[in-house]
Amino acid sequence: MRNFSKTLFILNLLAAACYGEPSYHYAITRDIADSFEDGLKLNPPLEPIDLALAKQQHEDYIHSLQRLVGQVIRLRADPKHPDCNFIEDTAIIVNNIAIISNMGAEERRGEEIPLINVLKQLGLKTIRLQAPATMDGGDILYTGKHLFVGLSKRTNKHALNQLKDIFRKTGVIGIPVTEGLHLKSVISLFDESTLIVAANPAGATIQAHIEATTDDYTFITVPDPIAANVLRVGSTLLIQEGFPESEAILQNLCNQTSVTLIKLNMSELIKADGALTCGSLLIK
Ligand code: CIR
Repeated sequence: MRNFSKTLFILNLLAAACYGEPSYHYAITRDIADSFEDGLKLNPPLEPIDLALAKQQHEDYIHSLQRLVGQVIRLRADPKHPDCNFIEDTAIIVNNIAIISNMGAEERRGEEIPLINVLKQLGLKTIRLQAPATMDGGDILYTGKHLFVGLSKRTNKHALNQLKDIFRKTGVIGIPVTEGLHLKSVISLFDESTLIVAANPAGATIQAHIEATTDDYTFITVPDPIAANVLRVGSTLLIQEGFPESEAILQNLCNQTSVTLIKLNMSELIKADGALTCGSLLIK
């Protein structure tokens, strides 16, 4: 726990004890590159990306995390990697093991390099996935009990098999992702037994696959696909601003579970297929 304020650590432990939810010691983020507009996109945005606004929105996201985790570690942007702020895709963290991605999009490979040293310095064991495995962290949903692996255009069966070999005691389950970018584009974690899922065909197919495997989860459906990507940090839920129907459902869920809801406008990151989980790596 180097460079870590003792007071914040104690506050984190108190929060975890009060709410029974894990809080995080660290969040790792990466700044937005000046080349951000050149990043990969499933579809060209209707309106061009406003770079200054994208940077402000990412800044607001980081400020929220600074209030919720012990320490936010910010990595500098790399203009050669326009998507580098989407740091979630570069690795997954399961307990104290970091699996380093071999990202599905060739253009993004190399983004993981500055992260590896940081993870080692924090005391995590790092394991690199080996080609022909490809994986984006956005395809991996870890609930504590299961590691759901979205089989998408970015993440393949070799990655699934390597993850099964590494995490023999965890239920590692492959889930076909037939539409959209990543598994977590349409499903994310509210708590260890509650998943937020999009009310679209991709969300329904993924839910059906999970239900065919286990009855451990309750699903909360939201009408706006982008709103299905939420970020739970301790007793706080970060959600996308601007989707009132989905917000009402999530607010109701938060009210029932004493969770605080924070809304963030991520309009410019959405244009590059980003959401809320993709901007950070959280470490307990
Ligand atoms: C990409 O296509 O790779 C980026 N433009 C967006 C990545 C978003 N990542 C995520 O949601 N985990």
